[in-house]
Amino acid sequence: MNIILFGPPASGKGTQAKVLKEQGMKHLSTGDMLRSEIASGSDFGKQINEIISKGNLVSDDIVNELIRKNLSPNNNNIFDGYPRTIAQAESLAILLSENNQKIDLVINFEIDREELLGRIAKRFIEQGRADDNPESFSIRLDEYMKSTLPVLEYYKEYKIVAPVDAMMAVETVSAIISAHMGWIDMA
Ligand code: B4P
Repeated sequence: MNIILFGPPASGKGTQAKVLKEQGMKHLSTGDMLRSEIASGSDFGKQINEIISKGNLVSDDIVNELIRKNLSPNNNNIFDGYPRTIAQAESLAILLSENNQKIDLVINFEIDREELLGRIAKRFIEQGRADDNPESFSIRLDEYMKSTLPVLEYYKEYKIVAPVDAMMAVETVSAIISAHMGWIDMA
């Protein structure tokens, strides 16, 4: 099964992806891949850092290529933070079809802005991630509304979107995702 974890920044996608990874799925986080390029200190990483720390999206070509290089052929991918634009969603559909795969389920993390601001303020204090400062985070949320939310409409056409109340505790969110996956398995 291929799953997309979809939602605004800091809604908890990465947290849930780690739970699914422990169950044997392949975790594909474009955010983690980009941060690891930054950590390598390469010139490319420095260019990426300029974009991310301001809260902007990196180019579709860069993240599409990262996904192409890391996709598991075994139909067990968790896409975390990808696709974030319609162009990325279209690229992913082509890539999966070349591998005789498709997206089976899109989990939509529903959460309000106040909760996001609280989580990000906490993470900024704990981890000091440059893109978690209040100015960059506000740009990230605007970018989500403008470029990423239309991707949800794209997947709704395929009737594969399932909601989760991402305001609940981590374990509760995991249980709901697990139930959605069970229903897909039975279908
Ligand atoms: P990401 O790395 O994807 O964003 P994130 O903010 O880490 O979101 P996530 O939803 O995973 O939050 P988390 O679980 O950590 O992207 C970073 C940047 O990379 C983007 O802004 C962009 O510039 C670039 N980028 C990445 N992908 C791209 C793409 N496809 N195209 C273009 N650019 C791209 O949770 C947040 C916090 O909440 C944590 O501290 C966690 O402990 C806490 N939390 C989680 N679940 C909780 C719960 N249920 N209750 C309470 N707290 C919870």
